Formats: sequence, structure tokens, C-alpha cells
Amino acid sequence: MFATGGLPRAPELPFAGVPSASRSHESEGRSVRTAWISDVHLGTRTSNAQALLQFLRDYDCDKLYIVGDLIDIWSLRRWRYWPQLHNDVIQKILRKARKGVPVIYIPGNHDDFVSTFDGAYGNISIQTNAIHETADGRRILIIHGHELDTVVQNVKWLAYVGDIGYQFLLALNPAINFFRRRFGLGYWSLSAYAKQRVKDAVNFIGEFEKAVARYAEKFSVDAVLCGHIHKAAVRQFDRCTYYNCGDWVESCTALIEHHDGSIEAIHYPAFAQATSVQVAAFIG
Ligand SMILES: [Mn+2]
Repeated sequence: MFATGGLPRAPELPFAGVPSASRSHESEGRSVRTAWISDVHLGTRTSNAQALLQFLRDYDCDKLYIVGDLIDIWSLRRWRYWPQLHNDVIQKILRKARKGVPVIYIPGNHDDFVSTFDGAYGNISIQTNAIHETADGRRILIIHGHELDTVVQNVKWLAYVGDIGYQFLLALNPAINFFRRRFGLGYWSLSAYAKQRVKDAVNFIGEFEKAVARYAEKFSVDAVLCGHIHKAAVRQFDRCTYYNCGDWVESCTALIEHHDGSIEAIHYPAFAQATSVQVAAFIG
């Protein structure tokens, strides 16, 4: 176990592989007690709806939590993008609900408009947070995680400087240095900048995880589960286990609870190719 007081090192996530390919042809998926997904960002080109659909087919859950940012309304406001595949995801979730699977939808910051519909709609419940009880009796607070944006430093900065920012700078690098020379300034190193950004991102993730675990304390729970920072994790803090179910943009990850109450991280390969250079955490 971890010593109290110190911040434990993040253990390597024991990711489970994708179930055998033949499974997708079976009508029944693998039975699990609970599944958690977040940060699908439907309505954006980078959303990996294909991989998520495969996950939803492969795993037959008794309860499904959508831990925020299912739909990216921020992006849809700027640019209308909605392929059939994104409808398929919504339909798949609705079909699960119709078949009797309780679906708990906890809106995030990109789909915060959903929170105006707080309430129960058949098997679908929209609520700002939830307490989940595992089969082995542990209580888990479920939140999206943007609640901590005002607490964790750097979040605003990181939110706007994503992969695109880096690629933009990469393209601009010769021009930047041309102007720096003209004005008698030294060479500006992109790689040093990128390294610093990776360091900042790692720091940020650590700070975020710590802040979430601290936030959960006032709910007197054994664990907290969130999304938001697109970084799947299972970490033990002093009294609180931190779970993050990751995202379906860059990493295609989810968390599942087996019937004995144990929780496992699941990783899918990205079927749609991501083209961006990933150097920092994208804050979804
Ligand atoms: Mn978010």
C-alpha cells in the first residue's frame, strides 16, 4: 500500500486489451456490472465514435455512466459537423436505456446545456454528480471534473494551447526566428518550449488528480471518478482512490466494473487516425 502523507507515484495502468475480434459478431457482449465513458466530443472531427461503438457492442453493462462532454456544443456552435456515426452512438446509448440499462448522464463543460434538463427520463437520468456503490460496497463520487477548473492553476492556459497550437508554432518557427534575428533577439527553441509544455502538462495532471481527490473528501466517499482531462488513470491517494475514464478522442479509454466490484481500465485502438502531434494534455 502507499504510505500516508506523500503523493504516490502513478502506477502503470493495467490496461485490458480489446476482446477477441469475433466478439463483435456475437449478439451479446461481455457482461460487466458498470461502464464509465466520458469526453466523446461528438460533433468534432477528432471524436472516435467508431471505437466507442465497438466498445458499446463488446461490453454489456448493467449500468452506464456518461461522465460528461458526450457532445461538444462549443465546437458545434462554430462549425456544424455531425456524421451518421455520431447519431449511431446516441442511438446505441438510447437502445441500451430502452432495453433496461440505467444511463446516468453527468454533463461536462462542453455539453453543459444538457444540465438544464436535469431529471429522469425513463431509464436516463441527467444529474450534476452521482454516488455509485460498487458490488464490494465502495462508494464512488462521479463528477465530470470541470468543477476543479477554478482550483487548479494553469488550466485556462492549457485549455487553449492544445495540439493545434503546437503545430501552428512548428509552422511558424522559421518566421519567428527570422523576426527575432531582425530585432536582435536570440534563437527561440521550439523543442525547449515543447519540453517545458510536456513538463507543465504532467504537473497539471498531477495537480488536477490531487485536487479532485481532495474535493471528494467532503462527500465522504471511498473513491472519485471523473473525466475532463483526457487522461485515464487509477491512483491511490491517502484515503481516496482516483479514477479517470479518459476519453474517446486521443486515447479511447473507458472504465468497467466487474461483477465482483473490481474496476478495470479498457483501452481501444483508434480506428480513425489521429493526425495531431500530442505534446500536452488537451483539456476537454
Ligand atoms: Mn470537459
